[in-house]
Amino acid sequence: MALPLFTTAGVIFLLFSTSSAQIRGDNLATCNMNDGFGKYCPTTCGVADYMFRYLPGVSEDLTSMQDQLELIANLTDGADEKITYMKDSTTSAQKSSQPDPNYRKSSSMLDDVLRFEKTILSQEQQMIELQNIISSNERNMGELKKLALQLQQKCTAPCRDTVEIQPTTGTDCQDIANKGATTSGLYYVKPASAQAQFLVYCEIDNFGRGFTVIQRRRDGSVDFFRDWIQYREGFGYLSPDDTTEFWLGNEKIHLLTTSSPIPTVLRIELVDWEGNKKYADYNMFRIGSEADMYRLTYGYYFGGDAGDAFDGFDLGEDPSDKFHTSHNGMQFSTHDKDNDKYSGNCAQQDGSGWWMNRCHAAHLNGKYYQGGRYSEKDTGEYGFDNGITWLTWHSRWYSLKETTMKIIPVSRISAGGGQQTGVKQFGGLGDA
Ligand SMILES: [Ca+2]
Repeated sequence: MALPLFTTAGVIFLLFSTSSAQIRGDNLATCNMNDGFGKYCPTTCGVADYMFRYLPGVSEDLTSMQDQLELIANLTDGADEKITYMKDSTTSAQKSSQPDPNYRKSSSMLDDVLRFEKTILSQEQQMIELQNIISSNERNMGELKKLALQLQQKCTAPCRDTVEIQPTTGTDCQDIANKGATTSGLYYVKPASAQAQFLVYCEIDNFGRGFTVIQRRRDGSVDFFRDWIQYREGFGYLSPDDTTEFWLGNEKIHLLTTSSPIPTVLRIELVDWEGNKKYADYNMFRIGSEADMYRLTYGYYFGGDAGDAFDGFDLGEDPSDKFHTSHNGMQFSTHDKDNDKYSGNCAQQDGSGWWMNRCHAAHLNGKYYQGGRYSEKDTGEYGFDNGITWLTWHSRWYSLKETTMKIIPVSRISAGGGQQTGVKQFGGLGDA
């Protein structure tokens, strides 16, 4: 019969659609925050989630349709047999010349025929209904496919700028530069104690120095008011041409600063809205483990012209200001994990994640303010200084335009000619 064949084809089509969706879903199920980070494609996991949400319902529909089809196929088989039997009986009755016993037989056969006709009609009705269900399912699948395609296109649109990842790998960017890499860009690094490699932006200068960049602010395009997990894993976008904002992630910073016997220098570079640039270096910079809430420690201020805001700042309001705004030894705080020294929640009030004390004299993950100057009125419900601040340079009501936090082994910070390289390095961003 043509009808069941067609419906079977429909089921095969649907099963195929489902299984191909499942394959795609399975691949994307391996999405994790590490993979998603820095690949321009943060919505990839979203597509998988979307497909997964719809799959159980569609699969259920298909199973029940298959059951019904099998039932009909069985009924149809039985009917075929009976019709054949009836045909044979009729033929033999027609052939027979003895009317009397066959009259009863044919009249009961007539009843049978009528009954079977009814059955066949009701079966046909059922099949039509099933066909309708199938075509409506096909339509739904079609729409789902279209939606999935749209989502995919949305996701791949930013991927069209192919992200160029450099082939050299190493324990950090200095290791990569030591291996001969001379281009700044995206590289995979794997610190000695790391389980897996991860992507970083390496700034490699003409002196063969390789800075591993851990934080970048430049235009306010990325929101830095994030929770503990996001600060742990990292957020924002890594770009091969250093055009995007990001936080590399506390776990990665921890691994990068604790895996080598050579102390690490943290270099902080700041740009204000007048185009002035300043920097600050901290030697023996380390970020502790998550068990210690990614505690910040450093040995000493290693120089720079931006001043030592990590050591706190005397706001002129209370002699204890400097002590309570210093950062050395502070644990990391986010709005959902308050590790600060304040009765309130610094990270919540100041809209960031940072090594909060009570609360800060340096606040590079703060809120981005176009133009720099802001006031209590601009800060929302709390009224505290929540901008991107470095109080030994600009006041707490002045939010910086650009920041960079990057690290390098201390053995290489001044390689190539002392202060000269510092100026030269900084000159890479413009005039110091
Ligand atoms: Ca607190």
